[in-house]
Order: sequence, then C-alpha cells, then structure tokens
Amino acid sequence: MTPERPSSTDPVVLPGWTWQPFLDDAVNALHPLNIQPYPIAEEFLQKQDITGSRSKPVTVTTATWACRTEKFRQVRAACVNAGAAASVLNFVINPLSRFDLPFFGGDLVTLPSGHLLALDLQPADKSDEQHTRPVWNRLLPIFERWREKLPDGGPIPEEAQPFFSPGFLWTRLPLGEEGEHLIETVVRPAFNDYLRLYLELAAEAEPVSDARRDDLLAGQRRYTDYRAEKDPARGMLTRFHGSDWTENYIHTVLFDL
Ligand code: DBV
Repeated sequence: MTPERPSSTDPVVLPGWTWQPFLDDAVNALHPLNIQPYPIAEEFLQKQDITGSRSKPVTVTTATWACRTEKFRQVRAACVNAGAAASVLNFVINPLSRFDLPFFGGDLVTLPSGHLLALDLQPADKSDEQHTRPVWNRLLPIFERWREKLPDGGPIPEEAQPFFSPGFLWTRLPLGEEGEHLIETVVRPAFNDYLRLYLELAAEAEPVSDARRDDLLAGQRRYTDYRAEKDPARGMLTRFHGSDWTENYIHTVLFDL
C-alpha cells in the first residue's frame, strides 16, 4: 500500500496563534490602578531576529510590556512571537515587599508540540502561614472550579515545589480547534479569575513593618533567583536572540529584583 499523500483538506494550524487577548485582559484589569511606566532598556522593548532554516526563515519578535503601580514594584509581560515555531506570554506581577502579597504568574506557551499553560499565585515563602493562608483559602475554590475542566499537565520538577501554591493550575493542550476551544472557554476565564482575586488581595493589602518587609524581601529574592536560574525559556530565547542578549534579558528585565 502506498502511503497517503498530504491533501489540501488535512487540518492546518495557522502560524501566528497569539496570546494577545490575555495581555489585553490583563492591561485592562490594571488600568484603574494608575499605572506608571516601568523603565525597560530599549534593546529589550522589542527584539527582532530571524530564526529557522535558510530555506524557511521565520521572523521572531520578543516584546516587553511593563508598568508599576502603588503596590506593585514591577508588572511585566514577555511576549514571544515566532509564527508557528512559538508563541509565548509570560506575565508576572512582582509586589513591593512592603505588602504581604504573593506573586501573580502566568506562563502561556504555544510550541509546535502543543500548548503548555501555568497559572498561579506564588508565595514568597511557602512555610509562612501568615503569608499563604489568606491567599490559599480564597484561591482554592477558583482553582477547583477550573482544574476539573482541564487535563493535568504532568509532573513538575521537585525543586520547584517550594515556589508553587496548592492552586497551581497546570495543563497541556493540543494544537487545533479542541485546544483553542478550551483556551477560550476555560483558560481565559481562569486567567481572569486568578487576576481578579490577585487585584482584590492587593487592594486590601496594608503596609507591613520594616522587619516583616525584610522577611518578605528575602523570600522574594529566593523566588526570583530560582526563576532566573531555571528559566525554561532560556534555551528558546538563546536560539532566537543569542546568549548575551538572553542572559541580560533574564537578569535585568524578567527577574530583576
Ligand atoms: N517561562 C518563563 C519565561 C518565559 C517562559 C520568562 C519568556 O518563566 C516560557 C518566556 N515556559 C516557557 C517556555 C517553556 C516553558 C515551560 C518557552 C517551554 C520550554 C520547552 O519545552 O522547551 C511554569 N513553564 C514551563 C514548564 C513549567 C513552567 C513547569 C515546563 C518546564 C519543563 O518541562 O522543564 N513558568 C513556570 C511557572 C511559572 C512560569 C511555575 C509561574 C506561574 O511562569
């Protein structure tokens, strides 16, 4: 039997899948907060290179959006677009250590192998009940509601455990219509629920004492150092933009505490 030849009616996945609607939702949610610019060096605002093979070059753009607010030291979105090769929105809210708040983290990643999605309110110190309990009590009902509608994303590295909450929403979805339907009907409302809760917690947060702030800051540094050291995007960004640019981007923009 001869193998079947590809046909014009085979399913196609268009390049240019984009997480833009999620970024728009986040920026709209932040707008009432009197957002101020967060300085980002020009070389990191928008970086464009050519990747892929000589016969099939692909333009890749990594763009950064960032702001600060009264209670957030840095809010930043790293957006990678390389057509069908990759589309990423990595979105993190870094609170000022003067406020007893977790981090907001979203990692929305599309690769040729599928979508990989992580959403969490991550603690600066998981062993500190005063820090975690008020968050997790309110996060867990939201997590339960959305988790049952998504397949589990599988194991994550043991060493990452201290940095996750019990409300870590983590899934892998296939490319194509089925995955996109779940992204629109489950992942996007889940993203907005997590963000709404986070902004509520921030609105309620009162400044803490200097001693408490120092403890929170130490926890924030452990978290940030871990994320910088283990950034799963390092390989991809290095391939796209080179090692020097990538290391500077990771240490002076993405995880700059
Ligand atoms: N991840 C980042 C930043 C990215 C980024 C700054 C600028 O922290 C993208 C882009 N994440 C990214 C890419 C991959 C992952 C994977 C490109 C795929 C890597 C690959 O397969 O080559 C959640 N993200 C992952 C993985 C986890 C997370 C657990 C799988 C790692 C693995 O399989 O080894 N990222 C992790 C996490 C948060 C987060 C817990 C916070 C909510 O942002």
